[in-house]
Amino acid sequence: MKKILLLALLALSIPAFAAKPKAIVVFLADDLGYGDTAAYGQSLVPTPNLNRLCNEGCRFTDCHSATPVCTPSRYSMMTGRYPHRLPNNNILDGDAKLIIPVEGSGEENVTLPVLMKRAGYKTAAIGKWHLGLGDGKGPIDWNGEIKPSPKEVGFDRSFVMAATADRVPCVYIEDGRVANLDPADPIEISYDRKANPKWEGEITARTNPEMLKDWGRPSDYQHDKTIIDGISRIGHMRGGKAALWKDQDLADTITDKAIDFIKDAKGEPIFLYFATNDIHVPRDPHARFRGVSALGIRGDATVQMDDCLGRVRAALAENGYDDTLFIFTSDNGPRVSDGYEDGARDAWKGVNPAAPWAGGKYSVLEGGTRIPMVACWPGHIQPNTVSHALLSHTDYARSLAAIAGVEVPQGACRDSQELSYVILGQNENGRVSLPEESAWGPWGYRKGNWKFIEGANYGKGVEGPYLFDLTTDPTERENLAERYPEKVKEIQAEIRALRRK
Ligand code: NG6
Ligand code: CA
Repeated sequence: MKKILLLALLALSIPAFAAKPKAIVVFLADDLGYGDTAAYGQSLVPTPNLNRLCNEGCRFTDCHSATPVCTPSRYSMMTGRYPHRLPNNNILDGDAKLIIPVEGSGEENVTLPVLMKRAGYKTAAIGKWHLGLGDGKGPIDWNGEIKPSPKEVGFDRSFVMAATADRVPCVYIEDGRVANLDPADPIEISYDRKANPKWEGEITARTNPEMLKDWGRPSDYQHDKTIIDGISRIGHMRGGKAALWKDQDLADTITDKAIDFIKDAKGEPIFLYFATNDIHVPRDPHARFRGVSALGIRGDATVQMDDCLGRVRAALAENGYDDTLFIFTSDNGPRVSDGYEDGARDAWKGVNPAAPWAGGKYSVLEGGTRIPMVACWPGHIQPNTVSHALLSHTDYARSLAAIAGVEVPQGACRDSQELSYVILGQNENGRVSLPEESAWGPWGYRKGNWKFIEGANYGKGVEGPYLFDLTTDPTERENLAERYPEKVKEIQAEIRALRRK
């Protein structure tokens, strides 16, 4: 009897999907804002492949990354934990240690890739990583085996950039080793922010500005270090010449790798985590995309991203993966100018990449974390639909585990909500509330269509707390905190409880 009850309970807790998809793909764009594409109202940037995905799937209007910057957002998607569970969870440099648990480090530490592996998928991480490498006990061995790397986290295959394209090292790391490295030309990395140059003979934007592409100059002291491929970076790098990437080929290179993974899988179940560099800085799209949008290089980079999307989807179709749950989304809100004078500021004058929301990357306003998301699974997700459900990337771990039919162990993915039916567009019963966390400033918090921002000044010149009604005030202008003190108290208590947990 007990056993039957247990089975019944189990059946209730794991939704019974008739069959799991043959492939699950998370396509994660970088810094792509809510209002950056035609799918979300920006008609000056042609993104036909994203449009097609919308026509074939469900478009979400209230999905959020866990924070308005990259690393903690990705941490949350991978672990199913809120960013604040890890102290000082913030943007990492290229030489930072791994911040997500390795496979086998305890059932409570199980991550999204490990769950996918357990569900029988071959897993791959391709593109931007930005979750750290190595165990931090010593410096990363760029010239030997880099361990732990995505491999130890549950990715059978990986081909990644360590951090951002504006940070050294500017090389790809393939299955734990720098790809194309000449052992006679070892790599050395330093994040000494004061020294410029760091080494004698180092070519930086300060020592040799004439070596920069006429594409753009660094706009702050962080981005004016080693020049690689005509672009100055954050941090210093020497050696590894044969392994250096070419920025204009970045999108094609990672897309080719993703396609190789799809082909090599030969119809076996796959989980692909594909993270583009686009449309993060430095934006140096391939020549074939220059000038294709009416919104400068930032618009062009978006078209390039869309091309990657089209190519990955075509490869899936060509290799027998019609039965794919494909999720498109972005790691945080938009930023027009973020370190280089690449012309984006002028091209985007008066145009809001987070429209209709205010704020963007780094910001606690809605535009910081409210990002595009489209999900498609032929035969399971109704084509050409829209969902207004409140949803977080933090929920992917539990929801995808449910879709893949694998159990999440006790204590694991603790902040992830099982919203598989929401992702599949079958209902709009998403989250009731959602923290919009920040590692350096006040948090935002959503409760239905209420938007709360903790006290402290976030650029409005008024002391908080703030309470906005997004239904009537999408750009968060009219502070209703004094008018609704009970609502403020209720939300403050929820935030306190969350931080204590
Ligand atoms: C910031 C960089 C910014 C960008 C960001 C990471 C400065 C002044 N700004 O520190 O250019 O690289 O880090 O972006 O250096 S993210 O999308 O990966 O979070
Ligand atoms: Ca980002």
